[in-house]
Amino acid sequence: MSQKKRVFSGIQPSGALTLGNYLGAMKQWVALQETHDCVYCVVDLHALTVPSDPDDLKKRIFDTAALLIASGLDPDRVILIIQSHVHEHCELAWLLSCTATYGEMGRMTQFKEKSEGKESVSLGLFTYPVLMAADILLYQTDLVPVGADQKQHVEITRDIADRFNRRYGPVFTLPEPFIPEAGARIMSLDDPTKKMSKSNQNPNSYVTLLDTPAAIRKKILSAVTDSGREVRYDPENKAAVSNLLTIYSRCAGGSIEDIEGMYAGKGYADFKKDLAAVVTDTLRPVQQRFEDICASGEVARVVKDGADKAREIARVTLGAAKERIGLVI
Ligand code: AQP
Repeated sequence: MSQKKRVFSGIQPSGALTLGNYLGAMKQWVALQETHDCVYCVVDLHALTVPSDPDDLKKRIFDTAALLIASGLDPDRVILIIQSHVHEHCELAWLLSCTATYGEMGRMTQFKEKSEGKESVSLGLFTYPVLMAADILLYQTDLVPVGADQKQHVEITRDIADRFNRRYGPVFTLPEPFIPEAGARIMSLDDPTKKMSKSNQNPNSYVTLLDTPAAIRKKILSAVTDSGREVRYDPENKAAVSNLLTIYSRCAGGSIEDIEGMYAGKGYADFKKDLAAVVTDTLRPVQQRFEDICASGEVARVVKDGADKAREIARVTLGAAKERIGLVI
Protein backbone atom coordinates (compact mmCIF):
# COMPACT_ATOMS: atom_id res chain seq x y z
CA MET A 1 0.00 0.00 0.00
CA SER A 2 1.17 3.53 -0.84
CA GLN A 3 2.66 5.51 2.07
CA LYS A 4 1.92 8.77 0.29
CA LYS A 5 -0.75 11.08 1.66
CA ARG A 6 -4.00 11.08 -0.26
CA VAL A 7 -5.14 14.26 -2.01
CA PHE A 8 -8.66 14.77 -3.34
CA SER A 9 -10.02 17.79 -5.18
CA GLY A 10 -12.81 18.55 -7.62
CA ILE A 11 -13.73 21.06 -10.26
CA GLN A 12 -17.22 21.89 -11.50
CA PRO A 13 -17.98 21.81 -15.22
CA SER A 14 -20.22 24.83 -14.65
CA GLY A 15 -18.66 26.90 -17.44
CA ALA A 16 -15.49 27.22 -19.49
CA LEU A 17 -12.50 26.78 -17.18
CA THR A 18 -10.79 30.09 -16.40
CA LEU A 19 -7.32 31.36 -15.75
CA GLY A 20 -8.45 31.54 -12.10
CA ASN A 21 -9.12 27.79 -12.03
CA TYR A 22 -5.78 27.16 -13.76
CA LEU A 23 -3.56 29.36 -11.57
CA GLY A 24 -5.49 28.80 -8.33
CA ALA A 25 -6.11 25.06 -8.56
CA MET A 26 -5.01 23.09 -11.63
CA LYS A 27 -1.30 24.07 -11.55
CA GLN A 28 -1.20 23.01 -7.93
CA TRP A 29 -2.94 19.71 -8.66
CA VAL A 30 -0.25 18.98 -11.24
CA ALA A 31 2.52 19.75 -8.72
CA LEU A 32 0.92 17.53 -6.06
CA GLN A 33 0.92 14.47 -8.32
CA GLU A 34 4.73 14.34 -7.80
CA THR A 35 4.47 13.81 -4.06
CA HIS A 36 0.96 12.59 -3.26
CA ASP A 37 -1.52 9.91 -4.12
CA CYS A 38 -4.10 12.03 -5.97
CA VAL A 39 -7.75 11.59 -6.90
CA TYR A 40 -9.15 14.41 -9.03
CA CYS A 41 -12.78 14.70 -9.97
CA VAL A 42 -14.91 16.52 -12.51
CA VAL A 43 -17.82 17.17 -10.15
CA ASP A 44 -20.62 17.08 -12.70
CA LEU A 45 -23.32 16.38 -10.09
CA HIS A 46 -22.38 19.56 -8.25
CA ALA A 47 -22.80 21.49 -11.49
CA LEU A 48 -26.48 20.40 -11.57
CA THR A 49 -27.27 22.63 -8.59
CA VAL A 50 -27.88 25.43 -11.10
CA PRO A 51 -29.85 24.84 -14.34
CA SER A 52 -27.93 24.20 -17.57
CA ASP A 53 -28.52 23.00 -21.12
CA PRO A 54 -27.92 19.19 -21.43
CA ASP A 55 -25.80 19.43 -24.63
CA ASP A 56 -23.67 22.23 -23.16
CA LEU A 57 -23.20 20.28 -19.95
CA LYS A 58 -22.05 17.17 -21.82
CA LYS A 59 -19.46 19.18 -23.75
CA ARG A 60 -18.26 21.01 -20.63
CA ILE A 61 -17.78 17.74 -18.70
CA PHE A 62 -15.67 16.35 -21.54
CA ASP A 63 -13.69 19.58 -22.04
CA THR A 64 -13.00 19.86 -18.30
CA ALA A 65 -11.52 16.36 -18.17
CA ALA A 66 -9.50 17.01 -21.36
CA LEU A 67 -8.21 20.33 -20.00
CA LEU A 68 -7.10 18.71 -16.75
CA ILE A 69 -4.99 16.26 -18.75
CA ALA A 70 -3.80 19.05 -21.07
CA SER A 71 -2.68 21.07 -18.04
CA GLY A 72 -0.30 18.30 -17.06
CA LEU A 73 -2.20 15.73 -15.00
CA ASP A 74 -0.70 12.35 -15.80
CA PRO A 75 -3.49 9.74 -16.00
CA ASP A 76 -0.95 7.02 -15.18
CA ARG A 77 -0.15 8.68 -11.87
CA VAL A 78 -3.44 10.19 -10.73
CA ILE A 79 -6.97 8.85 -10.62
CA LEU A 80 -9.09 11.15 -12.77
CA ILE A 81 -12.84 10.59 -12.54
CA ILE A 82 -16.18 12.00 -13.48
CA GLN A 83 -18.20 12.11 -10.26
CA SER A 84 -21.41 10.60 -11.69
CA HIS A 85 -19.47 7.53 -12.90
CA VAL A 86 -18.87 6.42 -9.31
CA HIS A 87 -22.32 5.99 -7.75
CA GLU A 88 -20.83 5.57 -4.26
CA HIS A 89 -20.56 9.40 -4.07
CA CYS A 90 -24.37 9.75 -4.02
CA GLU A 91 -24.92 6.80 -1.73
CA LEU A 92 -22.48 8.07 0.88
CA ALA A 93 -23.94 11.59 0.54
CA TRP A 94 -27.30 10.22 1.76
CA LEU A 95 -25.72 8.50 4.74
CA LEU A 96 -23.86 11.70 5.63
CA SER A 97 -26.95 13.86 5.18
CA CYS A 98 -28.43 11.91 8.09
CA THR A 99 -25.46 12.98 10.21
CA ALA A 100 -25.20 16.62 9.02
CA THR A 101 -27.72 19.16 10.29
CA TYR A 102 -30.04 21.64 8.61
CA GLY A 103 -28.56 24.46 10.72
CA GLU A 104 -24.99 23.90 9.60
CA MET A 105 -25.98 23.80 5.91
CA GLY A 106 -27.77 27.14 6.30
CA ARG A 107 -24.60 28.73 7.69
CA MET A 108 -22.53 28.02 4.57
CA THR A 109 -21.32 31.26 2.99
CA GLN A 110 -21.40 29.86 -0.54
CA PHE A 111 -25.07 28.93 -0.15
CA LYS A 112 -25.90 32.40 1.16
CA GLU A 113 -24.02 34.06 -1.73
CA LYS A 114 -25.40 31.84 -4.49
CA SER A 115 -28.98 31.94 -3.22
CA GLU A 116 -29.05 35.69 -2.53
CA GLY A 117 -31.80 37.49 -4.41
CA LYS A 118 -33.06 34.27 -6.08
CA GLU A 119 -36.76 33.52 -5.98
CA SER A 120 -36.15 29.78 -5.89
CA VAL A 121 -33.01 27.71 -5.31
CA SER A 122 -32.56 23.96 -5.66
CA LEU A 123 -32.36 21.70 -2.64
CA GLY A 124 -29.11 20.46 -4.20
CA LEU A 125 -27.53 23.90 -3.74
CA PHE A 126 -28.42 23.71 -0.04
CA THR A 127 -27.05 20.18 0.46
CA TYR A 128 -24.01 20.76 -1.83
CA PRO A 129 -21.56 20.56 1.14
CA VAL A 130 -22.80 17.05 2.03
CA LEU A 131 -22.08 15.75 -1.47
CA MET A 132 -18.69 17.46 -1.30
CA ALA A 133 -18.07 15.78 2.07
CA ALA A 134 -18.91 12.41 0.49
CA ASP A 135 -16.50 13.09 -2.41
CA ILE A 136 -13.68 13.77 0.03
CA LEU A 137 -14.40 11.13 2.69
CA LEU A 138 -14.92 8.23 0.25
CA TYR A 139 -11.21 8.27 -0.59
CA GLN A 140 -9.91 8.60 3.00
CA THR A 141 -8.43 11.93 1.96
CA ASP A 142 -5.68 13.62 3.99
CA LEU A 143 -5.44 16.90 2.06
CA VAL A 144 -7.93 18.89 0.00
CA PRO A 145 -6.32 21.60 -2.15
CA VAL A 146 -8.92 24.37 -2.44
CA GLY A 147 -9.16 28.11 -2.79
CA ALA A 148 -9.73 30.07 0.45
CA ASP A 149 -13.43 30.36 -0.47
CA GLN A 150 -13.84 26.58 -0.11
CA LYS A 151 -12.18 26.28 3.32
CA GLN A 152 -15.55 26.34 5.12
CA HIS A 153 -16.71 23.31 3.12
CA VAL A 154 -13.64 21.31 4.12
CA GLU A 155 -14.17 22.30 7.74
CA ILE A 156 -17.77 21.07 7.67
CA THR A 157 -16.55 17.85 6.06
CA ARG A 158 -14.28 17.35 9.07
CA ASP A 159 -17.16 18.07 11.45
CA ILE A 160 -19.47 15.60 9.73
CA ALA A 161 -16.75 12.92 9.61
CA ASP A 162 -15.84 13.45 13.24
CA ARG A 163 -19.51 13.25 14.33
CA PHE A 164 -20.01 10.06 12.30
CA ASN A 165 -16.82 8.46 13.70
CA ARG A 166 -17.86 9.27 17.28
CA ARG A 167 -21.41 8.04 16.78
CA TYR A 168 -20.69 4.83 14.91
CA GLY A 169 -16.97 4.12 15.27
CA PRO A 170 -13.94 5.10 13.18
CA VAL A 171 -14.55 5.01 9.43
CA PHE A 172 -13.33 8.28 7.95
CA THR A 173 -9.96 10.05 7.83
CA LEU A 174 -10.36 13.69 8.90
CA PRO A 175 -9.15 15.82 5.97
CA GLU A 176 -7.22 19.09 6.14
CA PRO A 177 -7.72 21.98 3.71
CA PHE A 178 -4.60 22.79 1.73
CA ILE A 179 -4.79 26.44 0.71
CA PRO A 180 -2.24 27.85 -1.74
CA GLU A 181 -0.04 30.75 -0.69
CA ALA A 182 -1.35 34.33 -0.66
CA GLY A 183 -1.93 35.83 -4.07
CA ALA A 184 -3.36 32.62 -5.53
CA ARG A 185 -6.87 34.04 -5.62
CA ILE A 186 -7.35 35.48 -9.09
CA MET A 187 -9.90 38.27 -9.24
CA SER A 188 -12.34 39.29 -11.91
CA LEU A 189 -11.01 41.49 -14.73
CA ASP A 190 -14.01 43.82 -14.54
CA ASP A 191 -14.22 43.99 -10.74
CA PRO A 192 -11.18 43.20 -8.59
CA THR A 193 -13.32 42.77 -5.48
CA LYS A 194 -14.89 39.60 -6.93
CA LYS A 195 -13.25 36.24 -7.62
CA MET A 196 -12.75 35.40 -11.31
CA SER A 197 -15.59 32.92 -11.88
CA LYS A 198 -16.52 30.80 -14.87
CA SER A 199 -20.25 31.35 -14.26
CA ASN A 200 -19.95 35.16 -14.32
CA GLN A 201 -22.45 36.55 -16.84
CA ASN A 202 -19.84 38.94 -18.27
CA PRO A 203 -17.35 36.99 -20.46
CA ASN A 204 -14.93 39.94 -20.26
CA SER A 205 -14.55 39.28 -16.53
CA TYR A 206 -12.46 36.16 -17.14
CA VAL A 207 -9.94 34.61 -19.53
CA THR A 208 -10.86 31.04 -20.43
CA LEU A 209 -8.22 28.38 -21.03
CA LEU A 210 -9.39 28.07 -24.63
CA ASP A 211 -9.58 31.79 -25.48
CA THR A 212 -7.78 32.79 -28.70
CA PRO A 213 -4.76 35.15 -28.47
CA ALA A 214 -6.98 37.94 -29.89
CA ALA A 215 -9.65 37.36 -27.23
CA ILE A 216 -7.03 37.27 -24.45
CA ARG A 217 -5.53 40.54 -25.66
CA LYS A 218 -8.92 42.21 -25.92
CA LYS A 219 -9.98 41.10 -22.43
CA ILE A 220 -6.71 42.10 -20.77
CA LEU A 221 -6.45 45.46 -22.53
CA SER A 222 -10.01 46.24 -21.42
CA ALA A 223 -9.48 45.01 -17.81
CA VAL A 224 -10.27 47.72 -15.27
CA THR A 225 -7.30 49.54 -13.73
CA ASP A 226 -6.97 51.95 -10.83
CA SER A 227 -6.39 55.70 -10.70
CA GLY A 228 -2.81 56.87 -11.34
CA ARG A 229 -0.53 55.13 -13.84
CA GLU A 230 2.05 53.41 -11.65
CA VAL A 231 2.35 49.62 -11.94
CA ARG A 232 2.59 48.89 -8.23
CA TYR A 233 1.38 46.01 -6.02
CA ASP A 234 -0.94 47.49 -3.40
CA PRO A 235 -4.04 45.30 -2.95
CA GLU A 236 -5.75 47.85 -0.71
CA ASN A 237 -5.42 50.95 -2.90
CA LYS A 238 -4.69 49.39 -6.31
CA ALA A 239 -6.69 46.18 -6.29
CA ALA A 240 -7.08 45.90 -10.07
CA VAL A 241 -3.39 46.42 -10.95
CA SER A 242 -2.37 44.16 -8.05
CA ASN A 243 -4.55 41.40 -9.49
CA LEU A 244 -2.92 41.84 -12.94
CA LEU A 245 0.52 41.74 -11.30
CA THR A 246 -0.43 38.50 -9.54
CA ILE A 247 -1.53 36.99 -12.86
CA TYR A 248 1.73 38.13 -14.53
CA SER A 249 3.85 36.71 -11.74
CA ARG A 250 2.04 33.38 -11.59
CA CYS A 251 2.17 32.96 -15.37
CA ALA A 252 5.74 34.17 -16.02
CA GLY A 253 7.19 32.88 -12.75
CA GLY A 254 9.09 36.06 -11.63
CA SER A 255 8.56 37.86 -8.33
CA ILE A 256 6.10 40.73 -8.15
CA GLU A 257 8.93 43.13 -7.13
CA ASP A 258 10.90 42.23 -10.28
CA ILE A 259 7.85 42.84 -12.45
CA GLU A 260 7.20 46.21 -10.74
CA GLY A 261 10.84 47.07 -11.51
CA MET A 262 10.42 46.17 -15.20
CA TYR A 263 7.53 48.63 -15.53
CA ALA A 264 8.91 51.47 -13.40
CA GLY A 265 8.27 54.71 -15.31
CA LYS A 266 6.01 52.96 -17.84
CA GLY A 267 2.21 53.14 -17.89
CA TYR A 268 -0.59 50.60 -17.68
CA ALA A 269 -0.84 50.23 -21.48
CA ASP A 270 2.68 48.74 -21.90
CA PHE A 271 2.16 46.48 -18.90
CA LYS A 272 -1.19 45.17 -20.15
CA LYS A 273 0.11 44.51 -23.68
CA ASP A 274 2.96 42.42 -22.24
CA LEU A 275 0.62 40.68 -19.81
CA ALA A 276 -1.61 39.61 -22.72
CA ALA A 277 1.47 38.05 -24.38
CA VAL A 278 2.51 36.32 -21.14
CA VAL A 279 -0.96 34.81 -20.65
CA THR A 280 -1.10 33.72 -24.30
CA ASP A 281 2.30 32.01 -23.97
CA THR A 282 1.15 30.28 -20.77
CA LEU A 283 -2.02 28.92 -22.35
CA ARG A 284 -0.59 28.01 -25.79
CA PRO A 285 0.88 24.60 -24.76
CA VAL A 286 -2.29 23.72 -22.81
CA GLN A 287 -4.40 24.55 -25.87
CA GLN A 288 -2.16 22.50 -28.18
CA ARG A 289 -2.31 19.47 -25.89
CA PHE A 290 -6.07 19.91 -25.55
CA GLU A 291 -6.46 19.65 -29.35
CA ASP A 292 -4.31 16.50 -29.45
CA ILE A 293 -6.14 14.88 -26.53
CA CYS A 294 -9.57 15.57 -28.02
CA ALA A 295 -8.46 14.16 -31.39
CA SER A 296 -7.00 11.01 -29.78
CA GLY A 297 -10.21 9.93 -27.99
CA GLU A 298 -8.07 9.42 -24.87
CA VAL A 299 -10.45 11.11 -22.43
CA ALA A 300 -13.11 8.37 -22.51
CA ARG A 301 -10.47 5.73 -21.73
CA VAL A 302 -8.85 7.76 -18.95
CA VAL A 303 -12.10 8.44 -17.09
CA LYS A 304 -13.23 4.83 -17.44
CA ASP A 305 -9.93 3.56 -15.98
CA GLY A 306 -10.19 6.26 -13.31
CA ALA A 307 -13.71 5.17 -12.32
CA ASP A 308 -12.61 1.51 -12.11
CA LYS A 309 -9.73 2.41 -9.76
CA ALA A 310 -11.81 4.88 -7.74
CA ARG A 311 -14.62 2.36 -7.18
CA GLU A 312 -12.16 -0.06 -5.56
CA ILE A 313 -11.39 2.52 -2.86
CA ALA A 314 -14.92 3.94 -2.64
CA ARG A 315 -16.58 0.54 -2.24
CA VAL A 316 -14.46 -0.28 0.84
CA THR A 317 -15.23 3.04 2.57
CA LEU A 318 -18.95 2.89 1.77
CA GLY A 319 -19.14 -0.74 2.95
CA ALA A 320 -17.47 0.18 6.25
CA ALA A 321 -19.84 3.13 6.78
CA LYS A 322 -22.92 0.99 6.08
CA GLU A 323 -21.77 -1.77 8.37
CA ARG A 324 -21.05 0.66 11.24
CA ILE A 325 -24.48 2.28 10.84
CA GLY A 326 -26.16 -1.09 11.07
CA LEU A 327 -27.36 -1.57 7.53
CA VAL A 328 -27.54 -5.18 6.42
CA ILE A 329 -24.89 -5.66 3.74
N1 AQP B 1 -10.56 32.98 -9.28
C1 AQP B 1 -9.98 31.93 -8.72
N2 AQP B 1 -8.75 32.05 -8.18
C2 AQP B 1 -8.17 30.98 -7.59
N3 AQP B 1 -8.72 29.76 -7.50
C3 AQP B 1 -9.93 29.60 -8.05
N4 AQP B 1 -10.75 28.53 -8.14
C4 AQP B 1 -11.87 28.89 -8.80
N5 AQP B 1 -11.81 30.20 -9.14
C5 AQP B 1 -10.63 30.66 -8.69
C6 AQP B 1 -10.44 27.21 -7.62
O1 AQP B 1 -10.70 26.27 -8.65
C7 AQP B 1 -11.11 25.03 -8.03
C8 AQP B 1 -12.30 24.50 -8.74
O2 AQP B 1 -13.37 25.37 -8.53
P1 AQP B 1 -14.83 24.97 -8.92
O3 AQP B 1 -14.97 24.98 -10.36
O4 AQP B 1 -15.21 23.68 -8.30
O5 AQP B 1 -15.77 26.02 -8.22
P2 AQP B 1 -15.60 27.50 -7.87
O6 AQP B 1 -14.57 27.72 -6.83
O7 AQP B 1 -16.97 27.97 -7.51
O8 AQP B 1 -15.08 28.10 -9.26
P3 AQP B 1 -15.80 29.12 -10.17
O9 AQP B 1 -14.99 29.30 -11.40
O10 AQP B 1 -16.13 30.38 -9.40
O11 AQP B 1 -17.12 28.34 -10.55
P4 AQP B 1 -18.62 28.82 -10.48
O12 AQP B 1 -18.64 30.13 -11.22
O13 AQP B 1 -19.40 27.75 -11.15
O14 AQP B 1 -19.00 28.97 -9.03
C9 AQP B 1 -11.36 25.31 -6.56
O15 AQP B 1 -10.28 24.81 -5.80
C10 AQP B 1 -11.41 26.80 -6.49
O16 AQP B 1 -11.01 27.30 -5.22
